[in-house]
Amino acid sequence: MVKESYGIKNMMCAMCVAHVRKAIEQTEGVKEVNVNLASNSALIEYDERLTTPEKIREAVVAAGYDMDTAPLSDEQDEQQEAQKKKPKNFLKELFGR
Ligand SMILES: [Cu+2]
Repeated sequence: MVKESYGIKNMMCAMCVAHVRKAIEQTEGVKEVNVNLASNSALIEYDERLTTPEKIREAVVAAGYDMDTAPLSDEQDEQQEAQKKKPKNFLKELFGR
């Protein structure tokens, strides 16, 4: 089992998220998927013996969107996490002294 984040392109709203999620979760071998509109990515858990990122991408393209077949690096994940935390740290700096 593999769990990795992939970049998703062309999502504009919650409906897009629902379409992409449905396309991915209906792909054979996919166990779990979590699509994130804010970070334009999908966290996908799949059985690498049953499917590949290429196959999952085909389903995403068929639904009218696009997906990177190379997983986002941990570094990119960390950068996204850091960006999420930024406002908090900013407030801490303002009021924490
Ligand atoms: Cu949409």
